[in-house]
Amino acid sequence: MFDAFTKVVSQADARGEYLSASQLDALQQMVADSNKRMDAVNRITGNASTIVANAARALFAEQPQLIAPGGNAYTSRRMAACLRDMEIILRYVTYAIFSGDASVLDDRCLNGLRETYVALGTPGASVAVGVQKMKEAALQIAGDPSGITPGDCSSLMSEIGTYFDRAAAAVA
Ligand code: PEB
Repeated sequence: MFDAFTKVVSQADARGEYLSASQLDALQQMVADSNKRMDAVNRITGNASTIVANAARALFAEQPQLIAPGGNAYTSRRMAACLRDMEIILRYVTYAIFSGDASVLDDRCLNGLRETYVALGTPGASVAVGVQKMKEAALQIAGDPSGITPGDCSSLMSEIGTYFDRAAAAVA
């Protein structure tokens, strides 16, 4: 598990080189923007259950076969497992945002997840749709300009988007 700092150290060490100027510049920029990152993590974390519940509702409205008898989210037990999975994925995405690196998400959540869903008969493509819906909601909440010091958050927002995309692509 890396963060943005240990990742560049590991890459430089693998080549036996000092940290490069461009690596230092990128990390310096990340430090300068760190309040934005913490605010985004804080907002997504604080709204996690709303993000999960709304994304799940939207998924089931689009794919009602999932909650019809025989569907993969039919019965309270499966519904609970589904909501829990979405919550786990969102939690690991918040860790990745905080770390500025996807490795925690990859190693502890996404590695083997597609195979798990295949084995369970859970439709991974539907999970991916749910993740995309969480992405939309999370970006809206994290990027809301009201009640916060205004600034340019575009690169952070696109970085956040990549973690959701990564999760969706891993199971689709
Ligand atoms: C992954 N999900 C399920 C299981 C596991 C995971 C390991 C099997 C064990 C169990 O049921 O608890 N667990 C989960 C995860 C991590 C982990 C992400 C990462 C660390 O440890 N069903 C749907 C939707 C979708 C869904 C498309 C969006 O119709 C999910 C939610 N996951 C779902 C369901 C089950 C499941 C299990 C319904 C139960 C399947 C079953 O028992 O038939």
